[in-house]
Amino acid sequence: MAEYQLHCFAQSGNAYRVALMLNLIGADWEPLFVDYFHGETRTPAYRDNINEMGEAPVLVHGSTKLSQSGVILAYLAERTKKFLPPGDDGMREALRWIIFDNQKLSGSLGPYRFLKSFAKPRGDPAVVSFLKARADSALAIVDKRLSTRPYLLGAEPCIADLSLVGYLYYPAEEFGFDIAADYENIGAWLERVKALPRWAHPYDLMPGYPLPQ
Ligand SMILES: N[C@@H](CCC(=O)N[C@@H](CS)C(=O)NCC(=O)O)C(=O)O
Repeated sequence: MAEYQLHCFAQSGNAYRVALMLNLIGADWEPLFVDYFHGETRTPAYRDNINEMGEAPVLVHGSTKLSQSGVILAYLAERTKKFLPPGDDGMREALRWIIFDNQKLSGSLGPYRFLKSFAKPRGDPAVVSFLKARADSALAIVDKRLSTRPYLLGAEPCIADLSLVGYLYYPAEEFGFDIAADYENIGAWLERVKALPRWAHPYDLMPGYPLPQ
């Protein structure tokens, strides 16, 4: 058995940020498939045995079981000293961006993409455009931040970067717009993260792609 197990699925940007970090740090890890599209996270078995919050990702490391990707990223950074935020205030600053991401960026872009490309039936157009506007507003904030530095907290990538890229490598067709092209500084930053050794695309890193028709 691998040292780390990650309950995840390919279409989840929330899970991808953890899978990506495990890969980038060269951890001994294995994915455990969560059948989200058939409702696994809503089953009593999942909630009783894997995560009472009914969400993926969940990281299992020996007797430690963690959910919430931001908590998992901080755990891995503290344990391995990799992708640790810089300076005395670094972890607080990283958490500021991670919470912003969870609520405003991934918290809008994730459901927007789900309702636009995966939900059956597709989402109500008014809800979809509400979420798109919120995602655009968050993307503009991140783009401005990246206009003056290569990574969110400065010269080096840290867990804040790994959190915020969570949804941004998925195909433009799934969003109906090209994030890297529309937001130039985000586009350049995505290329920098992509150039890190052992970077891999979410559809190559986690099980469940392509979705069965
Ligand atoms: N803030 C959480 C969000 C996790 C989350 O919402 N995961 C989705 C998959 S992408 C999920 O499992 N949703 C379950 C559901 O809505 O039933 C994190 O970052 O881990």
